[in-house]
Amino acid sequence: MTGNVFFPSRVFHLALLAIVGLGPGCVEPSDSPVRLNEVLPSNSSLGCGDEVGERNDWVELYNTGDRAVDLAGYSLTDDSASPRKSVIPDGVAIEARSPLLFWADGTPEQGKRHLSFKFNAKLEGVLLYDAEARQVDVYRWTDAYSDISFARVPDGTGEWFRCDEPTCEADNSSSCGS
Ligand SMILES: [Ca+2]
Ligand SMILES: [Ca+2]
Repeated sequence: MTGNVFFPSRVFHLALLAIVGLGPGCVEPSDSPVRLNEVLPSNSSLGCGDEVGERNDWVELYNTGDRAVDLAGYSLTDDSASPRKSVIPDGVAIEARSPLLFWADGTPEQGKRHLSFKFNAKLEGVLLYDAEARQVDVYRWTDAYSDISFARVPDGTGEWFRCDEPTCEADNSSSCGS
């Protein structure tokens, strides 16, 4: 009796897999544990400066996994039509359960974590792709204010809040969200 009940549902399940998972051109979703975690679209006076002392806009990633992730070949962009706009070079990794900062300053010659584009405070977005060019995460905003970031709480998994005490390369939970 159990078999009679089980069999049709299994056939249905396999049929569904064939339709959904094996269709031509189907792109597997990324299994990366890395997420967009905080964005400061307009950095004028607070907090972090980069290695040369410039107050540039930044985006922070967060590794929600239990192992470090090699970010070589990942890419960040502000334009979904150009997913490979700023490809992260070899030698950049993000530790387990940790944040890592990238400068959106349009000067990649300043270092491996300097992107080839800047943010627009009015209406903009940032997208993260893995080394196989699969989209990992996206965040879009309107009306960013100077020195106020957008941050996930809890880190890597939570909702996005405006944060008036940006936490560059530090956990968001300490001062963002409510
Ligand atoms: Ca800079
Ligand atoms: Ca942070």
